[in-house]
Amino acid sequence: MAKWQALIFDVDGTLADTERDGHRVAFNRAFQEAGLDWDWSVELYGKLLAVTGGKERMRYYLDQFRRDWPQPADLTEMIAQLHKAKTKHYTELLATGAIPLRPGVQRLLSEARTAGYGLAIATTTTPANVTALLEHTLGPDSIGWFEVIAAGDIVPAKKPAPDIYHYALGEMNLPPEECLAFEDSENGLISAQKARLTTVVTVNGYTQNHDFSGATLVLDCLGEPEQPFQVLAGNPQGRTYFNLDLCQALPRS
Ligand code: XBP
Ligand code: MG
Repeated sequence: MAKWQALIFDVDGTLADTERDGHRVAFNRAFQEAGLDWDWSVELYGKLLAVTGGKERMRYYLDQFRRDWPQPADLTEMIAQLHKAKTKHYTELLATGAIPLRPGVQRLLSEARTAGYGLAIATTTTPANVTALLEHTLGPDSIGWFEVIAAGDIVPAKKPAPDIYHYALGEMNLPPEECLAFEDSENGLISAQKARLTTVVTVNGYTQNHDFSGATLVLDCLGEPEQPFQVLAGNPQGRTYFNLDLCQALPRS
């Protein structure tokens, strides 16, 4: 009996390295289009990623870094409009193929599907961003590979709250102990752990120094047969890339 019934994937930073050259660029294009002097450098964006959710992140930016900027009475509406524009820019960026899947992601998804695992997504990002990423990297049919795409505002509290994972588990009607989560950030790991999920982390440029205590495995990426992963924490039990063999050998945390 397979130990895990389903694999639940975070999106940004996990399926693809979307933040620096994707979301950040889209935010800046939306700011410029709106005639704002807001410009999120690679370094500043790394600080802003402490807050999940693009709308919440813009508010955090104003509160923490732009106390000089006079906030209008209809700030909520303004942020909503900016976020809509940003999402348009982001999905257009994805359509150019600018953001590929990370190593091992397509292979693992395909192996899991063939082996009959359930697949799910649990992300803070906007649903349109998820479908655009899947469409432009795996083709339009790939959206149907996932039993549930739990994304964005569908839950009241974003990561590190566990809400989005609770929602995904509920939709699949599976207990957390039968599901394995894949994340890239400390906020994401905390969210999955609060939902009592065993979690594998693949770090990226923005998250490599985060605290991943309690993750079952911390890797630089899922790897490929000809592109071994680097193990930052945990026991890969002699494997050099993440496949279903290793998946089933992982201890439940
Ligand atoms: C990452 C996020 C998102 C994206 C931006 O989500 O926190 O907010 O940075 O997307 P995850 P939106 O790692 O959970 O996939 O602007 O649509 O929020
Ligand atoms: Mg992430």
